[in-house]
Order: sequence, then structure tokens, then C-alpha cells
Amino acid sequence: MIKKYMYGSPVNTGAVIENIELSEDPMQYLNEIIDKDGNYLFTYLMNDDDIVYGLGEANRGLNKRGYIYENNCTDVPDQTEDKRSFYGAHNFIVLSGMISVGIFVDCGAKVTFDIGYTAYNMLKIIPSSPDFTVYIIEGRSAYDIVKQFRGLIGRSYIAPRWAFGYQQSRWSYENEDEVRQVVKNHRENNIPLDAVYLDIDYMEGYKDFTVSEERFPDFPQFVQEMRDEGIRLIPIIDAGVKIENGYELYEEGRQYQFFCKKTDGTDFVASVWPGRTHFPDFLNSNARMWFGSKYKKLTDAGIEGFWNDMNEPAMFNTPEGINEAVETQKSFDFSTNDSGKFFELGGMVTGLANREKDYQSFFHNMDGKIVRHDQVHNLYGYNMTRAASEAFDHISPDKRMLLFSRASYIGMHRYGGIWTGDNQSWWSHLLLNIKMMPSLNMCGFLYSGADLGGFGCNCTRDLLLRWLAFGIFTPLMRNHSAKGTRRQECYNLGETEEFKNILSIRYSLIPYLYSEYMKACLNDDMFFKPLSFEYPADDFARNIEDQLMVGESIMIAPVYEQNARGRYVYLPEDMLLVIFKSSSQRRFQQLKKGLHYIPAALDEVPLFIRKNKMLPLCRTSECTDKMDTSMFEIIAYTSENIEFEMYEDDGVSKNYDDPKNMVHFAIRELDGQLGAVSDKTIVKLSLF
Ligand code: MIG
Repeated sequence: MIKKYMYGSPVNTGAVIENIELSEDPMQYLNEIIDKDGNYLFTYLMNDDDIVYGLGEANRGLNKRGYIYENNCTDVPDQTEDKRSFYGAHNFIVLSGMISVGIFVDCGAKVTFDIGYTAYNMLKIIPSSPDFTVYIIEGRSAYDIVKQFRGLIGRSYIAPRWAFGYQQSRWSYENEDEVRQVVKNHRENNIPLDAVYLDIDYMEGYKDFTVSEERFPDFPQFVQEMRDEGIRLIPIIDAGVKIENGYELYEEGRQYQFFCKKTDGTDFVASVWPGRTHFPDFLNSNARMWFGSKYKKLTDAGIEGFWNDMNEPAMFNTPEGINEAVETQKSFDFSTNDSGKFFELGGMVTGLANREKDYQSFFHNMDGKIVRHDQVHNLYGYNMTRAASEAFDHISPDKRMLLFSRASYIGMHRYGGIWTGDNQSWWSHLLLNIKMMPSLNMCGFLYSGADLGGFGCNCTRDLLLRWLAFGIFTPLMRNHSAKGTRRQECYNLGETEEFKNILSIRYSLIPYLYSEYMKACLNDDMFFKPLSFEYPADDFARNIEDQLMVGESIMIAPVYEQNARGRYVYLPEDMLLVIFKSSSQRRFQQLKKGLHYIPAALDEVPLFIRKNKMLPLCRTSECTDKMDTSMFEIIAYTSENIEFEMYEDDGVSKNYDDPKNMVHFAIRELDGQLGAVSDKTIVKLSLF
């Protein structure tokens, strides 16, 4: 049951696809308060054991209680525990306790969720704009509410199957030879690999949709050379367009008036990587179409995937900000050395990037309606990604493209995935990654992942091993790191054998992971679920945040602490423990419901098969192009007849609803003995 309430005159964010009538009932659950300035505030008194799920890409735990979140797309290169804003703004929460209710605040401006920060039992929702829509979702359980919400916002973006392969990135692989070397090192060490990323240095002067001729003399030819190796190249696209006479994008954007404007009608200027730039008005449908069409320059060269960056939008500074800082500096008098002024001066310089004041100084033309940026700030990266996605519908109508973004808002989940931005090579960020994945799924972001190994800081071998051991379960599995940090490719952190083994597990799991991902996309379901969604009556499972359900058959419990040789794992039912050392080396143990200490060496990946479930595995391969999915091995934990429907298609076309896409696996009693039955060849059955 979904009820809709409108306040002021909100712009259409496009987050919701279902047409829902405005409710005439008074709003239940939330108290509505209007302060003396006319601002809205909604409150709810939580019970001591209520859990609050949701918020997608946000800081802290799976249970969002105990902190305050300011949903305002922000470039946050330093994701410490105190941060309130991340790159995405996903305003959906589910209160789960005696009462289960979902709340979605559809608003392009900042929305604050104070979830027991000011007072432990008080939930406060504070939209920063008077124009927004609230959806209240009632349901049987938190999980049921999430599914209804997902129906409301529409089918999630579907990535090609090759995007489930392992992907290697670095800021930046600077030229052809460096990319070749990366591929060669993986292949020579038998470390599987499907894609290599091109970060900003592949461009000519950081100009979008250009390729440096010096670094990539024959780009289409090079793209083909890599394709022949089973490798896709994934270039980055930044939001800002370089101001440079003669540069096509700049000239056209000016001519068609497609850049964001200031009050005086001139194009807004900020500096980012290319130097002085203009920002395309992605909230304008013509500008979207125009910018989107430019991706063709790279798809024509054979490119099949992109990542959209800096689209919060991030900015280093603006001329206005610099002027203010300079004036403050001039007024600083050393003879009095006023300390107040001194700190103001410092703050002005460090505060030049991503200033709220700058976000309030430019405007969008939303197809005729002029809107100040801060009122729709959270829709910017979303619409950049939408521009690309809608263009792909024309450029390659029958073939899926890989596309993901840094900034996002609910609604963007239909157009692309996300990566979670600049984390650090910290153990705490591995744990954050684990806790964030189910929250992202609740908000529709299924194709997602973090920079494995951590973006900033220097990664260590053990951290990368453990992070990959979790990453083999995330749809986007990409190792990425920042300029200036220690080289983080598997072959740069000592012996390669263990890395190769861990990645071999990923490749043998791809048919299962892809199936469960596709089923989640097609049924508005989740790929990663908190335990409480599967075992709602289990009070112990309810509070577990470091174990996740992955698809219908398995549970994972990653090790995320340095020097740990294993960890405690709670089993909400009897399960079969499988400890993988590689795709083909594994140990099994049947375990009873309850708490267990599970040893897991640095190069081991434990997973748990649920009672009466099975896991199909194929043979590992060096890239997805070479996967053989005609033969399977089945690990099953059952003493009864069971079935598993595996979704499988060609991985690139869009024929999702073809009944032939369901592959049938069954464990059945034949002649008094359980055996495996399938349309596929079963090479081995491990039955417990
Ligand atoms: O200001 O393109 O989050 O993944 O490597 C940094 C360089 C810009 C931020 C992205 C990161 C990327 C980096 N970018």
C-alpha cells in the first residue's frame, strides 16, 4: 500500500514511474511540523529496537540509527566516520519494528535524515526545500516494503554479463603500452581479467570525448587489439566541459545554450581537471540528447562501457570563490594579526572546492522552467548518466552497454550502476563496503561496487586479498587506486598465486552470480540481502551486519580484520560450509544453526550453502568470453528433491523475458538415490 503526499510544487525528478494519485488521508506515522520560517520537518518516535534500513550510498551501518545523514551529492575523497554526505542521495528508509513502514522523500535538494543523532529515539526528516513529495509505504515486512518501493521506481539497469568479469583500473594507465603491460601481466600470471579502465589521462587535455593521439595513436585499432585479448577498455567521462576555442563540445554547448547559466545570463564557470569549464545542463532534455550523442565518438571506436565522474558536480573553485578569498587575504592585517580573521582566511582557501554558495549561483533550464541548481543538485549526476543511457538506446538498441556513475539519485538506478567513489585502503572501508551493498540494493542500485583494495592510501597484500575475497561477490568487481599510491594490481603485491586462486572462484561463480543478479533486476528484488530479510523471526540474525545473503542459495561472511585467521559466523539455520582455496580446491563441513568460529586463511574464501539449496559452478576461465557454460558442477545441501532455476542468456542482447533463459537444475531421487538432473551437462555432484 503506497500513499503519496505533495508539498509545494516539486519538479518531476523522474524517480517514480508508477502513477499514484495523491492521498486524501492525513499522513500517518510521521508528524508534520512547520517551523516559523515555513520549513517542513517530519518526526517519528522510534522504539528502542526499531531498525532503520535504507539510504543507499551512505556512511556507517546497515542499520542507520544513531547518526545524521545529509543527502546531498558530495565529492567526499575522505570518507571518515563523521561524514554526513556521500556521492549519492538516496532518500528512502524503512522503519522496521512493531510497525514496518517505508518512507521516500522525493526531492532534488538536500534532505537531512537525523536518525537518533539529536535524540536517540527521534527520527527527523528535514527537506531543505519547500517543494517535495513524500511516499509512505505500508507492508508486511521490511523486505516486502523494499519490493513495493522497487516496483514504484522501476526496473534497475541491466549490465552486460562481461561486466561480471574482473576489472582493473588505476588513475591512470597513461598510454597504450601501459595498458598492454597490465593485460600481459594478468595473462602471464593466469589472473583472469575482462576490462581495463582509462582514467582522465587518456584524453587530450582532459577534454571529454577526445583521445590523446600521442598516447593512443590508433585508438580504434587498439580497442580491437584488446578485444581480441578478451579485454574491454572503459573510458571515464567527466561532467565539466573545457573552455577552449575550437573544441567542438565547448563551441556547440555555447551556441545551443546548453550550459548552466548565472543570473546575468552568462555561462557558469568553475575549474576542474581541464582548467576552466562549463557544466552541461543535464536537466534540459535537449542538452541531454546533445551530450549523450557525443558518446558515439567513442562507441564508434569500439568502446562498450563508460564511467561518469565528477558529476555531483565536483568543482575545485570558481572565479567568484577565488575573488572572495583574495579580498579576504588583502584585508588581513599582519600588525593586528586578528586570529578570527586568520582562521577565516584559511577556511576560505580550503573551502574553495564544492562551495554551497557556488551551487546557489547557477541555474538550469528544465525544459522551460528555470530552477536554481541547489534546488535540484541531487539530480545532476543522475541526468548525466541518463543522457548517456538514452543515447545508447539509439546508438546500440540491441546491445547492453556498461555504464555507471559516481553521483546518483533514485531514478538513476534505471540508467546505470554506481561505484562508491574515493574510499581508502583501510580495513574499515572493506567493512563499510560490506554494509553498504544491501542498502544500495534496497534503493535499486544492483550493479554496484567499491574500489577494491581502496582508492586512496597504500594498500597491503593482505588487505587486497581479503577485499577481493568479498569483491568476488559484488556485481562490479573493480580494483582501482589513486595516483601516487602504491601500485595495487594483483601482480604488484607479491606472489600472484593466491590472487589468481581467489579470482578463479569468481569466474566459476559467475553463472550463479549473474543469474541471481538478473533475477533481482527482472523481479525488482535484491541481490544482497541482510539476514533479517530472509530470517525475520530470528532475533539474533536481525542485528547482524557483516554477513550477507547473496541470491537464493548462499550466505557470505567475509573476514575484514587485519591478522584475523577466521571469524565468528552466525548460522540462522543448518548450512553447508564450503571453504574455497581456488575454484577447484575446497573443503566442506556441515554446520548446525548457531554461532561458529570459522577459520579462514588469507587465501581462503568461506561461503555457506543454505539448507535445501544448491550452487552451480562452471569451470574457471581467463575472461568471460572464454567461459564454458555447457558443463556444471553442483554443490547441494539436501536430503530431499530440490530445484534451482538459473537465469542465463547471451549476456549482451535485451531479450530478458525469453522463457529459454531459465535453465533448470534439480536434485531428484532416481532409483532410491539422489542425483542431479539438468539441461546442462553435470560433470560432478557434491551432495551433503
Ligand atoms: O578528482 O579521474 O572518484 O575514481 O580516479 C579526482 C581521477 C577525479 C575521482 C574519481 C576517481 C578517479 C579520479 N577522479
